[in-house]
Amino acid sequence: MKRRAVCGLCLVGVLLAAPAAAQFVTADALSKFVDESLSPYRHNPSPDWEDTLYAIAKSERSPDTVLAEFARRMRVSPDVARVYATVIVESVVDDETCQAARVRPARCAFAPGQPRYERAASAGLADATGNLLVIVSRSKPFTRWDQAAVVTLARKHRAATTIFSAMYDWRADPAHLMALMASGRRSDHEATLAARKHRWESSWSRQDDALRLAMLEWLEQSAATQAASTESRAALAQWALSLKLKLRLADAALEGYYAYPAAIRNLLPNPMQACLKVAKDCSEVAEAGYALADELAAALWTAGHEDDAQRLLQTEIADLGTRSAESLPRYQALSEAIAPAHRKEDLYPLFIDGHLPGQSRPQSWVSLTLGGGSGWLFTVRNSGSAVRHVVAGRLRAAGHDDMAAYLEEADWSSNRGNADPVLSAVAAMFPPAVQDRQSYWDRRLEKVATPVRDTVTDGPVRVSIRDLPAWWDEQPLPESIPAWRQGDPAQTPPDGASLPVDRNAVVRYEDRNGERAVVYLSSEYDLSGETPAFGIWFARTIGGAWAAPLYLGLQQHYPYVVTPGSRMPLLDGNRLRLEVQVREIDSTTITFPPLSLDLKRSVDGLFLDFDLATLGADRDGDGLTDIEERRLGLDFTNADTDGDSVPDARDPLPLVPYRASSVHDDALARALVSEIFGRQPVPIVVQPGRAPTIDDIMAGARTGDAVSQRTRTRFLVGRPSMFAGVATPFRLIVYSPQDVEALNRGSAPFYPARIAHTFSSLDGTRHFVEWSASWTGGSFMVTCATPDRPCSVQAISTWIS
Ligand SMILES: [Ca+2]
Ligand SMILES: [Ca+2]
Ligand SMILES: [Ca+2]
Repeated sequence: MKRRAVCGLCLVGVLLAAPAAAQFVTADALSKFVDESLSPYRHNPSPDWEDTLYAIAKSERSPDTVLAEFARRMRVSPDVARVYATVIVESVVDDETCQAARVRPARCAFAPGQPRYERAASAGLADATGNLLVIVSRSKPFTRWDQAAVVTLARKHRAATTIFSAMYDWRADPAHLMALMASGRRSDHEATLAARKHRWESSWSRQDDALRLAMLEWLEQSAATQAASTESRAALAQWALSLKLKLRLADAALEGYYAYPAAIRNLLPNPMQACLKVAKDCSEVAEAGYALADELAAALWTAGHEDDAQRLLQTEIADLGTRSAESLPRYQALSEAIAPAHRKEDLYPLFIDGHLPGQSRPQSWVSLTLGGGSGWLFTVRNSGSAVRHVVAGRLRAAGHDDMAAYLEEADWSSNRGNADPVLSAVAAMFPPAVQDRQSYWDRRLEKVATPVRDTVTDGPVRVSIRDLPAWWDEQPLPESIPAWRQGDPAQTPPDGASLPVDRNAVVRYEDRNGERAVVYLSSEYDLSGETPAFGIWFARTIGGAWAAPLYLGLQQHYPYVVTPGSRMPLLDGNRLRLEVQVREIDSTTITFPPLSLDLKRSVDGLFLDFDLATLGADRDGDGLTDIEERRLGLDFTNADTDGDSVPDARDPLPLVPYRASSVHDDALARALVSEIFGRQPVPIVVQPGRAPTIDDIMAGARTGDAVSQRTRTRFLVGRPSMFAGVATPFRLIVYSPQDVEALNRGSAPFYPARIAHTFSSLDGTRHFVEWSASWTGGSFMVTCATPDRPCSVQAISTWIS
């Protein structure tokens, strides 16, 4: 075993720089270290220092004994051992105070000037083996910025290649592999690694994509000039081609492919043998190889290189072993597209079910777990754009425009993200010429960038977007009226009070001069999912009887919340005066699951002043107030928005003109509505009365029991014309995706069920439906075998966030 070298002189500096290190290796810290270290799971053939410290700390409990033993095994002084142990423990044990903070304190960043960084930097650079920096790089809560700082340190280290190699093994980050290759050592081993995991390479920034392409190009050139082995160059070639194809640079991929010497082309896809020399499990090499072969074949086919395409497209490539259940359907679909072998009627079962009627179900459920069915379609959807376009061509020719569009819409451009700091830190290892090439690739990427396609096919916007002038006035409470505070009495309904709504939904109750009034929350028009953003409603008695409730057109937390009590009476003549606080949710911070969110703005002591006549105004006399119609996208100046002679309030589908004549879509539409709305829990809402306060949620409390709540109005986003022959026992608002866009409900959460896709068989008897309400969704198969009989529905998958 190699003697581990430690630079004694450098450590003098370390000790001076970090005199306070000693306090970190406490009994408590060591015990957490033993709990959290992954050392027992790593199966490291040659133990590193974390393993050594772990082995000692597991059997010894006193810090002094642990450190003495650690020093003895490392053959360094106790002081040096203490600094090393500190750095190792800090890397393994998460600092809970960093995790708990809403805003990460500066000291938690691994950045120059911060004690932890300075300790790790001086000790890490002093350690000639590089092992200490490897351990630091494994720190769990590291951000991309923190990881970039480790890359910058590793670059300066004599053992840079060892460090980058270990970092790549640990995180499988392609940027680390580039760093490893740029750091000088290039052997078949490293090149083989290149073929393993880069197929997951992803980025959200076109600049980064361009930078990757430029860096790879430089690595390929330097491999050529330094006479690297053919295997090594072929591994780089596979990486570069896969990346170009993934980025839809088919032209560039084909230019590159034909520019390689035949010896390299013959090693594409990379055979597994090279990998098997250095690794036990090379299934990723096979996966990456088949993916490249299929994608390249599709690109070659499209460009008219049919012989080369056929040569690459093989059921099995001898050097890669058997195709996986994930890659076989892609091959089958692509072969069918290139050389059609099935009748067009057979395509629906193959693409949706994965087998022909009467044949057995395919073994694989891989695609099912991706949220679709088990047919070829769902595997191809996850393939590169060349394969998707060739397969879409076959489907379209057979009359399956819906499936073809599904495959084509997966094209999107990554152009929005910020530059990745790790990639930038690695780029600093490359010559400046790489930057010029980055601009070159950026221009090529710009040319293939397509705007996100509008997936909508169902005609113009049908919602009314006529706006109303603001119907409330926000004012500070008069000085004589103190604002309601937490702990002040809440105005709750007395036991046994007769109420127009569920008692739990009431936020404020008032009984004055024999008349009662309530303010309550409802999800009637506001589908807020798991967020506490219900609509705010008002109801009062007139002559002792409850009058029709009035929708205030506001959602809780956007930006107001109603105080549970107030010293200001609710009613003053014909005006409603509602004390509120601003507790505005920052919608950009909402995440599921579990629900978490931040507040944008917080103000107390306000009231909203409404004119009751305005709240109740129904200028077209159709039974819905102007404010309700504005919210739903109905026309408040037209009693019959969709013109089918049923007035808006009574029309079950007020945005879809009713058509009595029956078409084959009707049975599907009915099946769809009963499947999506007939099965609870849809929509799941937090019961208003038990809804947690914003403070509960921000303190990490659960959002309460999700309970289903019957709502009268339901919403669906899909193709409205499909529902023209349907009459529902409840109000169903069907929006097209453009309608939702045009409605612009602001940033407040609104999660209607959305029919993402329907794929119908050519004879119209089978329909695969995929739907989602952002936080719940699923897919099912509707079979309408006999005309005039209800369709049968078979669930395929359901998910809830
Ligand atoms: Ca109206
Ligand atoms: Ca109307
Ligand atoms: Ca109507």
